[in-house]
This record gives sequence, C-alpha cells and structure tokens, in this order.
Amino acid sequence: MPADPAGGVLAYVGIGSNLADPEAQVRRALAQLADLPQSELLACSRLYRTAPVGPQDQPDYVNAAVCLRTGLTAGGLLAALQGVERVHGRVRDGRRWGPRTLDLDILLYGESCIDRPGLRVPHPELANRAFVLVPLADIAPEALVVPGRGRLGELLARCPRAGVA
Ligand code: A4P
Ligand code: MG
Repeated sequence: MPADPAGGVLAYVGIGSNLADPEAQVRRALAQLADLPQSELLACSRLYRTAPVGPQDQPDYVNAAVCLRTGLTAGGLLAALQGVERVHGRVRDGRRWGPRTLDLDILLYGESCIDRPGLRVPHPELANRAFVLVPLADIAPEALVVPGRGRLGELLARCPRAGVA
C-alpha cells in the first residue's frame, strides 16, 4: 500500500447527515475527525446541502468530505469512524439508504482496493454520487485516480450534479 512521503496513508472520508441539525452534526464530526488517533486532518471540503438519493421521504442531507493522513489500517480507520458515528447516536435500523444522524464512509484509502466483508474501498457508489464527488473535488486534485474507476475529474464530468448546492 503506497504511503505518502510524510508517512501514513492519504484517506478520503465522506460525511453525511440528515437528522437532528445536520449542519451541527457535520461540524462536530469534523472536530472529532481532527482528533482521530495516529491521524492528521489535512483538508475539509465546503458543506453542501443535497437532495436525498434513495428513499425520497427523508430530509435533505448535509454532505462534506475530508482528507486525512493516517497511520491506522483501513480496518482501524473504519472502527474509529464507527466510534464517531456512535457518539452521534447513529442507530442502524436496517433501512437501506435511510435517514441518519451521521454517516462516515471511507471513500479512498491511498490507492488500495479492498473488498472484504464489512469493507469495500473505493466506496462502491462513489462514482455515481454527486453528493460524494463534488465535495471530494474541493479537496482532491482532478487528476486523482480512483482505483478501478478513473480520474476524479472525469468521474465528476460524467455525473449529473442536480440536487447538490
Ligand atoms: N462498509 C463497507 N465499505 C465501507 C466503507 N468504504 N466505508 C460497511 C464505511 N463503511 C463501509 O454501512 C453498512 C456497512 O457498510 C458498515 O457496517 C460497514 O462495515 P452503514 O453506514 O451501516 O449503512 P448505510 O450507510 O445505510 O449503507 P450504505 O449502503 O453504505 O449507504 P450509503 O452508501 O452510505 O448511502 N443521499 C444524500 N444526498 N446524501 C447522503 O449522504 N447517504 C445515503 C447512504 C443515502 N442517500 C444519501 C446519502
Ligand atoms: Mg455508510
């Protein structure tokens, strides 16, 4: 797994919330991500208001993305992110793409491709979702290669951007 020159891996994490004051949830999550062990928060995107993808009978989301340099393994990072979700009172009711106080997804972990139970990286829906690609483009170069999918700039150009403001 390629490390960046300063040591550690560059990981991109997507943030989403659409319950219980989503903007405050996201801002609090940003502070918590800055405090993750063995990790440094390098960049944060703007916060975007986005129309729900999936079930439409749920509130709009606030979405953002961050870049971390981390010494955690991908599994360790996932566990740390799930710890932050729990602090936000995230309850998993099993409804796919349903509303949530806080969702933290590992979008990219260096150039790794991971496909194992409980962890798929790059995030499988990344290339189809403007609510992920637009914030990611705030903090990552257009030339960033999403393993198996192509360059971020090309993915963004192909993805309808409606509903992301
Ligand atoms: N998991 C596997 N890969 C990853 C990864 N790369 N990062 C596993 C994080 N988790 C990953 O996730 C279910 C399981 O996915 C976890 O236990 C973890 O081991 P979850 O957060 O419990 O469930 P989920 O988020 O409801 O499922 P899913 O299918 O991942 O949903 P998404 O893709 O996160 O979509 N519309 C707008 N506008 N904005 C949004 O943010 N989000 C969703 C949820 C739907 N519609 C949205 C938004
Ligand atoms: Mg998720």
